[in-house]
Amino acid sequence: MLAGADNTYVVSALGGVGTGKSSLLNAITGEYTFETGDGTDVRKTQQLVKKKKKLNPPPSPFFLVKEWKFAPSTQFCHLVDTPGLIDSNIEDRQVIQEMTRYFKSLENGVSAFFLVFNINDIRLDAYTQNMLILFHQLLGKDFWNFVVVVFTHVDEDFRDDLEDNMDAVIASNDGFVAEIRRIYRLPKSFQPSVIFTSTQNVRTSSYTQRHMRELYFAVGMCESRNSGKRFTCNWLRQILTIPNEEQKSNFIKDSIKDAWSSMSNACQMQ
Ligand SMILES: Nc1nc2c(ncn2[C@@H]2O[C@H](COP(=O)(O)OP(=O)(O)OP(=O)(O)O)[C@@H](O)[C@H]2O)c(=O)[nH]1
Ligand SMILES: [Mg+2]
Repeated sequence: MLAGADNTYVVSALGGVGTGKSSLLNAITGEYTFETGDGTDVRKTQQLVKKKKKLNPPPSPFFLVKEWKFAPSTQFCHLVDTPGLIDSNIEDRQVIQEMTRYFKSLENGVSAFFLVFNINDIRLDAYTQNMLILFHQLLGKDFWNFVVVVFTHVDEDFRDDLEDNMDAVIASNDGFVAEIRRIYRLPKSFQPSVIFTSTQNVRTSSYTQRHMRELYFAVGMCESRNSGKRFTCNWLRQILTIPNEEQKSNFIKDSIKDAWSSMSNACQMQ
């Protein structure tokens, strides 16, 4: 099965460190496909985690074509995992190398981006906003048309509180999604699918399996909203035209650095 063949979805998980991106993609395949963290506060211990990764490079690549286990019919999916972004420490070699690998795998365009958040931390704090600005700057406004918002950690014992949290996310005036629309000046039509799920006990939980199917339909909705066109942008096309690996890596590094610095200039001006 070729990645990007017409009937293969291409999805990528983006988000902060330790929000559950890899676990989410594993939940889709129903098996351990991508390396996941150990559950410690990864934001605080990210340096340690990265050192560990350097010593023990992850066995699996960051992109794979796998069956979408909980789709209603047999459907293949090109899954692209990404390293969680941290802050302007982005120059870190390892992250850039992983980013390069990631962007190189986007040759066929993307059906949908899963923007992954932990339900226990749904504030659009400066860190989250900066991360989203970075995607916005590098990938362009069109990126938002391909977004599916996913909240993880909605485990069984959390579900009694879910209704309040859902309100905080989808409230039409000041909810999480409305705030994104306001901050990034997106049109009213920006109404991404929002999925609340857990990535635990996927094999045994019909709740989680139902959400893996919802996620699948959300990707289908992204494709139809964009008339079957997949996401690509000038920046990605530029990367693909650079023949030399080192130049490619430098180009990515420089553009990410530029995006971060123009962002911090903008923040200082406020
Ligand atoms: N209880 C619970 N734990 C979760 C859930 N999703 C992820 N986790 C845990 O959160 C930790 C981080 O998950 P990962 O999937 O590695 O997160 P990530 O976003 O890929 O992290 P980085 O790649 O380091 O940015 C792991 O210990 C997971 O088991 C969830 O829905 N519920
Ligand atoms: Mg991960």
